[in-house]
Amino acid sequence: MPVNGLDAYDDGNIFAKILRKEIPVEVIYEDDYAFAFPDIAPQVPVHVLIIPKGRYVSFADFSAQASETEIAGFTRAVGKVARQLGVEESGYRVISNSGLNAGQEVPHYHVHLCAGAPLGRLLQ
Ligand code: DGP
Repeated sequence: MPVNGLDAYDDGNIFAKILRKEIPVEVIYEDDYAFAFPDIAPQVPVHVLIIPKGRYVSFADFSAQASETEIAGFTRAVGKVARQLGVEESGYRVISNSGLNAGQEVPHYHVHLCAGAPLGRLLQ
């Protein structure tokens, strides 16, 4: 579903290639619904990207088109990654940029899991 400047899903996007293991990446977590790997340009000490296995351009697309099972599976996976990384106690932030105006660069839905430093207030 094209949203805010992003076209329909393109299997050539970089995260699709990572998901197909065409580009080597450190696998932090993987299950039927999600795949987690380190951000190439971490902005905080812990900066992990978590993507669904399905072909969704953005949060807007995912939230509208994914099945309840996929949404539940992905959401639970994000929590599992946080527990696996040991950041649940110290706190973390989950961010998703949806559309060009929000700064989304890669057109495969993803969340940023950020932790390991005081993150400041949102929308400063
Ligand atoms: P966003 O602006 O929300 O679309 O964030 C995209 C993030 O993806 C950005 O923080 C950098 C990261 N990224 C882009 N290309 C690659 C890549 O090839 N490998 C990895 N690991 N991360 C990437």
